[in-house]
Amino acid sequence: MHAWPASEVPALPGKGRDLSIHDTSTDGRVTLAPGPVARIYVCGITPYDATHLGHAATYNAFDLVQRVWLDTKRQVHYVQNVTDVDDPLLERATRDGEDWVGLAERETALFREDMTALRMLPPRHYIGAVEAIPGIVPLVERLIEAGAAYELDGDIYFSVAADPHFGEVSRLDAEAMRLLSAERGGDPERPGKKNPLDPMLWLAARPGEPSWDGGTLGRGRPGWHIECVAIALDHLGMGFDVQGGGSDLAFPHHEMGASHAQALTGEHPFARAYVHAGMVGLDGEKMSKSKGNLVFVSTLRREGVDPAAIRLALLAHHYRSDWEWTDQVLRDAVERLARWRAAVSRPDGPPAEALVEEVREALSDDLDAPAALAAVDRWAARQETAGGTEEGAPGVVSRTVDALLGVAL
Ligand code: 5CA
Ligand code: ZN
Repeated sequence: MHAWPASEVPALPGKGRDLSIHDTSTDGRVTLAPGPVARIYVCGITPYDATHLGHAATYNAFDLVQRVWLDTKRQVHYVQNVTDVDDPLLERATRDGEDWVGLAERETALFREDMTALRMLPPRHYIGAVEAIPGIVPLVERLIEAGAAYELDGDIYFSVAADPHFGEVSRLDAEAMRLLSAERGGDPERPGKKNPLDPMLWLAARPGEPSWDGGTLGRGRPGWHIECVAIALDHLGMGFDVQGGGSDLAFPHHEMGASHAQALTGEHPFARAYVHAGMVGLDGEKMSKSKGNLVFVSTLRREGVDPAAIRLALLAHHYRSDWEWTDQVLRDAVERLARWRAAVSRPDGPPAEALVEEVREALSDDLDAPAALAAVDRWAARQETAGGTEEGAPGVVSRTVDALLGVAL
């Protein structure tokens, strides 16, 4: 499917820095050293209740990854999926008496609009689960042939025992895995499975639900994890640089995805770093579709909030922390945006070269956006109190904020 248009990324003076980022699988830092082409897969939305501020915060984190790499003059191959068929989407369509295809299309269109307004750089490949089905079927067939998958009443399960590295992404103990599996789309209680954690690769057609021709698998639809694996392997191959998503995807989604891919290829790792963004909450609870405590980007836009202020509100929080959306967070961002815009609206100002380096340093240090904002705040404060004589400095600052933070002043 088509993605959304890219805003231009200005080139900056000096040299970009390599990204050091926290990797869930080692619970430590890795300094990524991609070649001329950096490769990243970010899990996309399941298209209903999009785009809430939790989604926006997670995509903001991975947009920064892209921007740091672009600043090092690398190309970025960025792939994102849309889970346009899955249980939660079908359940929502049924609840609302709506056609699931129409729901998915409308919500994906809204997501594109929100991403465009927020100046998130688009993926090169934006792929729906439905369009990936012809690529998924042969992978499941191969897993069966390799003894890494088995049938249970017509459904096909992946055997986690097939991957010697299973468990290394999330590093959770068996009990924690079991609880999370039940909470996040798995079925550990189903009798007859080899291991209660084994996830579904292919669901045999159920009455009243959409299904596709699965060749030797029979009619059905794909499981969730194999969807992302098929798309990532097709467009990026093994050993890509970053697998990204919110922290609720570490287990089971990214754990199972890595195991599927490793069992399929015999290679390790699937991704060099597994990067997870914290959860955004509202009124003390994680913002989630199931709880319904959502604030939408599109609602704020309709109310006249500048998308640049929304983006600054996201950037004010470190991507790994869990944080709460409040009216005050937005008010602070609106105020900061006004201050920055006033500061760059003069022909000269305090020297900008050091600021460019400070923003680069902050972002290369595990995407420390709050530190980057603080650096720009200091420059703007100097401009306000003492002014400066460097001609063109405000323009450099403006381009830095645009290129590295995605905020157009
Ligand atoms: N389609 C799958 C991924 S393949 C999915 O998880 N879709 S989603 O619509 O539920 O979430 C999309 C992304 O937003 C995921 O990376 C998820 O971790 C992230 N996300 C969901 N809720 C929040 C939240 N409250 N705060 C931060 N990120 C969130
Ligand atoms: Zn995914």
